[in-house]
Parts: sequence; structure tokens; C-alpha cells
Amino acid sequence: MKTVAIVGSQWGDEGKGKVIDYLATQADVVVRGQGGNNAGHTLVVDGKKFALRLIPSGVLNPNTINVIGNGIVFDPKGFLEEIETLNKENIDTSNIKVSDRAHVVLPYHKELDALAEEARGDNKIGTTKKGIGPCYMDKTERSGIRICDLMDKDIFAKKLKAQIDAKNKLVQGVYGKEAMFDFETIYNEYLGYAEQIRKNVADTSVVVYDAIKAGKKVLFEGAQGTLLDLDLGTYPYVTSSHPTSGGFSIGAGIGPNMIKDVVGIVKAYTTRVGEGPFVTELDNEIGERIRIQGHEFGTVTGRSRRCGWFDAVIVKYAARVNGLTSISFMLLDVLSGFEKINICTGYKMGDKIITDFPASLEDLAKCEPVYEELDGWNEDLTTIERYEDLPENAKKYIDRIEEIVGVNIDMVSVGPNRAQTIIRR
Ligand code: 2SA
Ligand code: MG
Repeated sequence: MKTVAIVGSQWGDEGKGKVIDYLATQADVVVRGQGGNNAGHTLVVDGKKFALRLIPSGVLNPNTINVIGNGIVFDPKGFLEEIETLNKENIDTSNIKVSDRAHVVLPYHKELDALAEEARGDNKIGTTKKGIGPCYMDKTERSGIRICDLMDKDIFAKKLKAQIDAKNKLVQGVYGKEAMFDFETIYNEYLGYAEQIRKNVADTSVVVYDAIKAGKKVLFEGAQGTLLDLDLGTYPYVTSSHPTSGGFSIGAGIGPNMIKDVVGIVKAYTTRVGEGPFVTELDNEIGERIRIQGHEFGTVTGRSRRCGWFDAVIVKYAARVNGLTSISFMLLDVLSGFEKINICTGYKMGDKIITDFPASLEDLAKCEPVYEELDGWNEDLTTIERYEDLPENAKKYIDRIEEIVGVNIDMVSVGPNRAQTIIRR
């Protein structure tokens, strides 16, 4: 490992956390470059669980620098809560660096997230209600408040005042509510946060650049997944950032050629939380069985995830748009005990078969999966350590997916623990 980016190749929750935790133990720098505390994963040390959302996964290693890059929308309150749980367990958090260019999530962003969802009615996106979308809206509208603004109480006062006025007008005019945001309250609360995070604030682009130039091991930690990408995902049922590999270049403030390997994390079947079309969804007892065997319930919101067969159209698309150099194939053990297993190799749209993921959701909604049926296996995979020892039918499944997607599956995961990992190459 030199510089490697880990990206979700479906709709998130592919099991990135396991691969990231493993690589984070060897990394000199771990970088997050997009999203905010809509991401979520659990680290386990000495039997204790830490649910992290914003803080990068290298935090348990005192020698690793953890970067929250400029592409992040930063919720200081959520961040400090995570810091507190870590500090309680005597975990050093001084190795966390927060970009002075990152945007600050404020209380009105969360409120507006909820109000917008409510107003969407049946067309709701199913957001995590962490204020992610509204904060990125302010950023692209060029009225956002950044960490560097928060660090200066006068600049912060000026910018916040303008925003409070604008947001109160918005909730009154658009949502027919009373003015609900109070400048003094929010200002004082956030000035308090500002002092607590000041020691962590840095020009993180320099930190990452210098580390790469010095030949250090840098891990770019992806959140969410390719199909939730604002440009490349199932728009508008997406998040407001770029969970694809290109997002790291901008979100960490480095050139794209500084990222050497891009590892796609791929789940052995397909899941999604939130709304939007899902071609291989199994709204039946097979889907329910996958959900139960795979414990498919969200870490942030606890929502049950929609489940379906493996969709090779999606993963082939992810391989292309991310430039995947390798695949880690997760949760294969969940598929034990199915007589037949399907791989979706294309979509039937009217009288055409397509294999490139379409842009239009209206087109996608018309698509029927074209399946290739394979024989399943009954063996429990969770104690298998070598690729050769996998059941023949499991190997056939992996080989066929590798063939369709055109990227090597170098690692196969058969359980949540580090030992339950089969390294092929
Ligand atoms: P938002 O809150 O504006 O980002 O929501 C917009 C859509 O994005 C979906 N979304 C997610 N879907 C799956 N996993 C997410 N986070 C993972 C987790 C973290 C991960 O909770 O475990 O895998 O890295 C996530 N975050 C946002 C959301 O459901 C909406 O459809
Ligand atoms: Mg997750």
C-alpha cells in the first residue's frame, strides 16, 4: 500500500469498514474527503465498540494522522461527541486534522433537511437528516460558512447573521413556519465548539500532499457508494457529495495522479437504504432472508435495507467511473443455503438489452433484470481461510462476476472478523 482509495461500489454499506480498518492499522495518514456524519461505521477494540461517523478510521492508532478534508461538511457538535466517547476510553484524538476549508453544518441545515424531506412527500429521498444536502447547497450557492470563518469570531458573526436572516425568511416564505433560528443562541453555541476544535484545524491539503511526497502510506477512506454520487449516482436519490474516486482529489485537495490504487468494495448481493429505483430488488422471502442473514439494517438510522441479487451492471459501471484497480468481495458467507443464485448481467428495457447503467430514472424504472442463474452452495463459509477451500459453486460465482466486471477480485470476505478474510493475490 502506498496511496490507496477505498470506494463503495454499490449504494453504500458494502462492508468498507472492514477493509478500511485493516488498512488503517498500516496507514500513516487516513483521509476522508466527502460527506459528513451521514457516513457511519463501527470500530471494535478490546471488545468495545465505537460508532464513528465523521472521524477517520485511523484514530485508534496513535501514530496515524487522521484528516477530515476540505470536501467534508463538518458538524462540530457531532464531531465533539465522537471525540468525547474516544477520550473517555483514553484514546488520543490530537492526531485528527480538520480542514480550514471544510464547510460547517449548522442547526438550520438539519432543520431544513427535515423540512425539505417532509415537503417532498411521496418523492422523499430518504436522507439521514444530518443536514448534509442543505450544507452542500450553501456551499455551491457560495454562502456557506467554512471552518476558517468559524475560527474568527467577527467573520463568523457577520456570515452567520446573514445566514440566520436568510434561513428564517426561507422557513417563513417556503414552509409557512415562524422564524425559528436565533442568532445569539447559535453564535454562542458554535463559538464554544470553535475553541474546542481550534487545535485540530489545519491546511489539510498540505498535510496530505507532504505525506504522499514523503512516500508515506495514505489511505483515502470512502463513505457511501458510487450510486449515491451526486453526478454519477441515481440522481436525485443520491447524497450531495462525490463518493467516487474522483471525489478524493478535490475533497482532499490533491491531484488525481497522487492516488495510485482504487479498491472497490463490492457486496456479494445488492442493498440500498432510502428511496429510488433498484432493478434487482427482491421484495419477497428471498430478499427477507438476505436481510436477516446479512443483518441488513442501517448504522446511522437503523432503517432496514432493501435487498436484491447481485447486479453486475452496477458494479461494471462502478469499475469504469472509479477506475477500480481491484475488488474486495464482501459478505459472501451471507449467500450460503440458497439453492440457486442469480447474477444480473443486463437490463431489459423495452425490446433492448442494455449493459451500461442508464442516466434516466424513468428508464431505470422500466428496466427488468436479465439474470444468469447459478447453482448455490450450502456450506458455511465463515471458517474458510483459503480460496481453494471454498465450495466449487462459490468459486464459480466469484469467477463469473470477475469475468463480467473485468476487475480482479483480490480479496473475499466471509465474516466480520479480520481472520475471516481470504486474500487471493
Ligand atoms: P443524505 O443524508 O443527504 O446523505 O441522504 C441522501 C441519500 O443518501 C443515502 N445515504 C446512505 N445510504 C447508505 N449508507 C449511508 N451511510 C452508511 C451507513 C455509511 C457508509 O449509514 O452505514 O456505508 O459509508 C448513507 N448516507 C447517505 C440516504 O439513504 C439517501 O438515500
Ligand atoms: Mg455503513
